[in-house]
Amino acid sequence: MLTDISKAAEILREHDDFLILSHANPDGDTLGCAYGLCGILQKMGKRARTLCADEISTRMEYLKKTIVNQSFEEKTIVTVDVADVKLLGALCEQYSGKILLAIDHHESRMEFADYTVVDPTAAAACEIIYEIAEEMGAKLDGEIASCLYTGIATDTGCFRYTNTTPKTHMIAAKLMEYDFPYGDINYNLFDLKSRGRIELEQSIMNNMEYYSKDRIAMVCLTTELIKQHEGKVDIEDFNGLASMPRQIEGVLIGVTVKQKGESTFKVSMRSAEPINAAKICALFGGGGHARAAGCTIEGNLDFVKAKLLPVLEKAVECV
Ligand SMILES: [Mn+2]
Repeated sequence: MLTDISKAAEILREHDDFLILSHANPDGDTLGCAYGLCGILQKMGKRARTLCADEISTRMEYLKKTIVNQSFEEKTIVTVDVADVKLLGALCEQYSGKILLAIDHHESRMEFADYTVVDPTAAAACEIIYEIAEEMGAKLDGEIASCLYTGIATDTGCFRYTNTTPKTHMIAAKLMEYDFPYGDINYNLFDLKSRGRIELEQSIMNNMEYYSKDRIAMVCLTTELIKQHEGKVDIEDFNGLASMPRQIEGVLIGVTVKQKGESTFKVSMRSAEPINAAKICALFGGGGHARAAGCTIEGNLDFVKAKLLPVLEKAVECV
């Protein structure tokens, strides 16, 4: 059932032996929540540990400093930033039906815990963790603050996205009163790129194709192109590539076509107002949001381009 911050605080105060679960393919928010909450509970004298189905990126390793490893038999299971029990990935089967408390901020979500505290106006689930900590009168420190700050910075694109509210800034400001290197954290999260990533971006820009008086930019990440970067890039280096074509001034539709199989191509589309990328992708059986959408098209690359381009050209003509 749905509950509020004060009930969530009460549940955490009255229980012990916590296992805090993050969603699979973990991001800064789910990890910031897990390590931050774990640190808070340990500081309260409770036993707590975190668990995630997938490996944590080396860039987020610093979050682990917040907690000490404790072994005990888990009694209270809490999920953080998990909108659907399926998002626990490989841990889903083991913990489904056993979760006492879910703390989340996703607008569309499935209820799977005995108690759920959800605030869709929160930019990050870490904001909710902060409020629960405040309600519990918990003591924070620099390490815990760095976890919660990481989640908020991650989910707001470093306070740039429109989900950022006055409250987001207020919570971040309170966290910054603790001693932690937020400058370094932001550099690591938002500026730092591996050499492999830079080289991948370089070949993407070299392979960019322009159409409709440069208002459409399209790049094809073929298996062959990806192979050239093998061993120099990891999975993380492929994050956010789909936004590159639309970063070019004057481009109204940016398309990244990624080869998934011999004749399967995954299309990621970003569009400027008023072009609706979701509607365009729906024509090919895909979907998404108005400004960011995707679809999968079967066929060879020439076929995929021949399918897409007339629709894209028509869309930019109407602007
Ligand atoms: Mn989140």
